[in-house]
Amino acid sequence: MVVATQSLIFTEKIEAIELPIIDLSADRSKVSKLIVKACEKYGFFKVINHGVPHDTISKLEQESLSFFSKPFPQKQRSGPANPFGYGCKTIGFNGDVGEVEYILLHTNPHSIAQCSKTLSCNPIKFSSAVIGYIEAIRRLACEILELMADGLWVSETSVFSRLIRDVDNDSIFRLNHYPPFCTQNRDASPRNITKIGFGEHTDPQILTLLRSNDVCGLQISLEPGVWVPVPPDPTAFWINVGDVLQVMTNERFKSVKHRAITNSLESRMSMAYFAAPPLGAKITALPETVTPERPPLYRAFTWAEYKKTVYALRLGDNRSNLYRLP
Ligand code: GA4
Repeated sequence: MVVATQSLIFTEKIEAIELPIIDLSADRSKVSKLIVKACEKYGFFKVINHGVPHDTISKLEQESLSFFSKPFPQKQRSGPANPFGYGCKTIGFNGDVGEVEYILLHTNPHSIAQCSKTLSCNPIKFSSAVIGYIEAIRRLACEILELMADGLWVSETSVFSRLIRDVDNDSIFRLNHYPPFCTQNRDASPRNITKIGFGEHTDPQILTLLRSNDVCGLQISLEPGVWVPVPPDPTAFWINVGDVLQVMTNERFKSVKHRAITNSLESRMSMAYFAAPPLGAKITALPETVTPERPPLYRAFTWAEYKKTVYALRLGDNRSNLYRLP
């Protein structure tokens, strides 16, 4: 399929695949097996019946909408994202750009309260919506990570979740807005034109929990040059394995490549929680994932070390390869 965009023309394949949907209210041992299977095959799955209250999500969605609806100069006063705050088009510090505007926050409540002062004229309302959402989503992340540990037959169920329960966890949170952009010809009937909103990458952390409005745009790649569209579902969360979990499972789980594309017709809004360990945490393969047939694939490193590498590289670069043992 040839996709023509205003700024670029690229040749690639779009493939429809049915991605795993996991009902968290089902039998625990069945759920943990299904999660492990999904992480091994795709590094990606959807959870339903997740227990995050609708009200917690809609309060934050409302705050997000009212922030992104502000005039640009006003939003700019909350930026640049260095790394936290408002960012527009610029992604990271090494020249990556996309058709996206966003708010990046550390999940530490003190940091949220500080940032909220410039993000909203009612900082208490804004920060309590963010903190309420983060508390609920962290609980969900811990539940999923514990199901993963059980499904992997790891002796300590909390081996992953304790990293993000730690008071010094380095988890971050992102609100994204992919605005629809105007087509040049006003008289032409509406056409859907795609552009890259957030380019191809893997997430560096342990796990990402993503919720979006009912507008499509997220795609995952399971093989080079082939993109699988992820159907939006505002009632669910899409979960993806990050680089740290790939390393800790000695590559039993895959850190999935993904990207977001925009369209000219509808505005896409998403909220992503990136569950990360404390900076000093040592990242290494769990003994249960190392066998004589499958020796450790990566050398041990700290999250601080890995993060430094992440920020020194471009969005689409493969960073975990730099830690691969010969
Ligand atoms: C991808 C996942 C998260 O959105 C993020 C991104 C971060 C940023 O936007 O500042 C990075 C990107 C992400 C990976 C490579 C570096 C860092 C932009 C970039 C070019 C917040 C993260 O942790 O890593």
